[in-house]
Amino acid sequence: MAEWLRQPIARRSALTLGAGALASSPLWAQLLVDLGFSQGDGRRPLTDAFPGKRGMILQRARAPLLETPMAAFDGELGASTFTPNDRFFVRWHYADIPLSVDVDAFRLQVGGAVNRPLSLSLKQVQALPQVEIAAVNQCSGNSRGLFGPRVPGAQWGNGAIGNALWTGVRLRDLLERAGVAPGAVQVQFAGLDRPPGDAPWFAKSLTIDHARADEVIVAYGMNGTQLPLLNGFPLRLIVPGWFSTYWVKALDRITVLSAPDTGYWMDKAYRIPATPRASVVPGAKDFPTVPIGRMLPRAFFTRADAGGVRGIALGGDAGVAKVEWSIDGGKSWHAAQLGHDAGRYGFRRWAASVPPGAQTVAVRTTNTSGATQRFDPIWNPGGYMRNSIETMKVTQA
Ligand SMILES: Nc1nc2c(c(=O)[nH]1)N[C@H]1C(S)=C(S)[C@@H](COP(=O)(O)O)O[C@H]1N2
Ligand SMILES: [Mo]
Repeated sequence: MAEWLRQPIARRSALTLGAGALASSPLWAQLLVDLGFSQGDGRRPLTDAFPGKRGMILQRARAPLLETPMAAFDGELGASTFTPNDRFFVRWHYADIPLSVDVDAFRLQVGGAVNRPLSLSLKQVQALPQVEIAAVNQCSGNSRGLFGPRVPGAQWGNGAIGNALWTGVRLRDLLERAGVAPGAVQVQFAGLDRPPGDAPWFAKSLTIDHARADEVIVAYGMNGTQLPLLNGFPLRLIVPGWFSTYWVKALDRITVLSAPDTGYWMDKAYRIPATPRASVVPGAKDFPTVPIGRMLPRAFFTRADAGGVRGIALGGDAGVAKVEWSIDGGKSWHAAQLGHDAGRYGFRRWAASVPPGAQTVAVRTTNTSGATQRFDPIWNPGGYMRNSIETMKVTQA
């Protein structure tokens, strides 16, 4: 067991967030990144103003939306694929987020349709068998700013994503200890953040079968240390292969349901068209929807230089089978080199040397289930599930 896990999780001091914190960081407004949107202003300030974070793209201060610059993902083929905790993106829906957590008083409740409701201290959670998994956390709306026509919501570039090594316990082990009652259909998750007024709590649910899957864990560790407060300290749900709307942060309430969750965040929000590629004609409104779920394969550029192009790839809900590049608009494809495989749900590094000259390089991932990427973009009103092929203009000597 890693040394930090034998120690009790450290008590966290309060975070200072918002305008004051931003004002105290004089450089933040001067450093701009351009997310390169074809419509609208893609320029955003870089900020160091959030505790435990540095060099983040400021999308919104309250509730925090911090994007990771693509350069933070860059590295040699053999480099670690894990996104450092201090560069990991941040997304909260409600401004009332936990700014400190009393780790001695904290309890994880497991209740609802169970035989023995549990109220567990962090020590009791940590006493369960420990598991570890590399998995990509990606916002459903990652790349929303690239949608055309534009859609409302956070105008993310490609950096509402990150890969970490998560340490924790199987959700199944917690459910077994509580004893799931017959007739249970779903399991619902909620955390320490609170909505304003009468707004619904942020709660998300998985089917009982998914909740019992091997890879679904309640994590207390991220890249070998405790979770940053902004990424869900002290516990968060990890649902490998699925979009992070289900990865409930500051998780303190697990409720086994005997009827499907009809709450706002399952029934109204985070739904995608029940169509191929979750795509509809721009402007369409009346179409059947389903809750968003599994992720799709993607490849991103992190750098182009005299040595060629390189980047990161993910398989979605399956491993990366191959990454290919094209300089003729997709008529011919060539295999990119792949880096180390840290697990099917993690990032995989890729690199390619392209011939000399000025050209547009396209790159695509195919996963082990055979799903791949296409050039034509999708559209849906939520701005979800973008995975069209990324391109980059390069001039090679
Ligand atoms: N408690 C809580 N968990 C949450 C959310 C939230 O608003 N509250 N947002 C979800 C969404 S939509 C995303 S994209 C991820 C972001 O995870 P991160 O901030 O660790 O990157 O958290 C998820 N878990
Ligand atoms: Mo999200």
